[in-house]
Amino acid sequence: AGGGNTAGGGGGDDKVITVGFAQTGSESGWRSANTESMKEAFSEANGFNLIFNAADNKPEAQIAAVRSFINQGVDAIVLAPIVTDGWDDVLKEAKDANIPVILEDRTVSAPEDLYASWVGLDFKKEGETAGKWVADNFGKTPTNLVVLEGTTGSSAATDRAAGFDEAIKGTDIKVLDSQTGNFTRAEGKTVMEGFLQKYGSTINVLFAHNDDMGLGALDAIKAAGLKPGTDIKIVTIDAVKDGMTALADGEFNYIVECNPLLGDKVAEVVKKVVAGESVDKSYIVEDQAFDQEQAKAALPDRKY
Ligand code: GYE
Repeated sequence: AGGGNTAGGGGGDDKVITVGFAQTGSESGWRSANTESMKEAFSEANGFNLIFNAADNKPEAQIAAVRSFINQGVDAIVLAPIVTDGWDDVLKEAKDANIPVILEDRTVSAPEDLYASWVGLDFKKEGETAGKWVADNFGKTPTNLVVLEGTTGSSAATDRAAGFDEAIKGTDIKVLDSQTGNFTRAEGKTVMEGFLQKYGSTINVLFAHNDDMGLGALDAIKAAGLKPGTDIKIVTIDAVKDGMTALADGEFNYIVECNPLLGDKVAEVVKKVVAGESVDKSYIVEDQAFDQEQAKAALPDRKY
């Protein structure tokens, strides 16, 4: 064994694996925690040379980043796809160049043989859990609900919406409005302002596809003279620290967790794929859910 391109220290002849990681951007607390987890797992100490790109949530920029990884001849590409559609061509190019692609977080609509594996979460189940909580608590009396959706065309938003809608079907809950806030605090706030102008205090419940949009909405609700968590009940997804703090403080009512700490699992899968070992087509990381009391108990040990 040997050759120049070896990992320093310890193992000896383990080749350094060059990985291009195409991240969505930096839209949320979840995303920051995910990026940190990935950078830690794909460290030099673990035998990786990581080329990191964040596409500012612009699908064309993300496709360009993946294409540039192909041109650089990386050993593997990890992709957190902003949207599901539009990947067929560039994934075929990666395949033709013999560069395996591993998806993390969100999924794509492209044929399965165009990527090696996916490490992610069950977004539909997250939506279902949120919807079930709303149905159980408000489903038997006429209730007006508004939705702040994640990025349009992302699997996280599409699947959460599907799961939620299924869970509230047949109840007395009426969806007054549903619009995208692109998973950000700023847009969550603006869209909620619009909802409040239109529907005022007739809004009973807000479902936000992530904590950050719910946190942005808090400002809009308070500015309208209403009390979040009381006048308007709020259910979100992610369970990042700021969200859990709002829940423990009584401003949110329920959070479905979405675990962002996927780095170690993705790194393990990449190593296997590069070594030619077989891997599963998907690895789903389990999530839990929290009410206000559970958030108070969980907060001190929360890592992100
Ligand atoms: O919920 C949101 C982030 O794709 C699961 O993207 C991820 C979502 C997460 O911006 O906060």
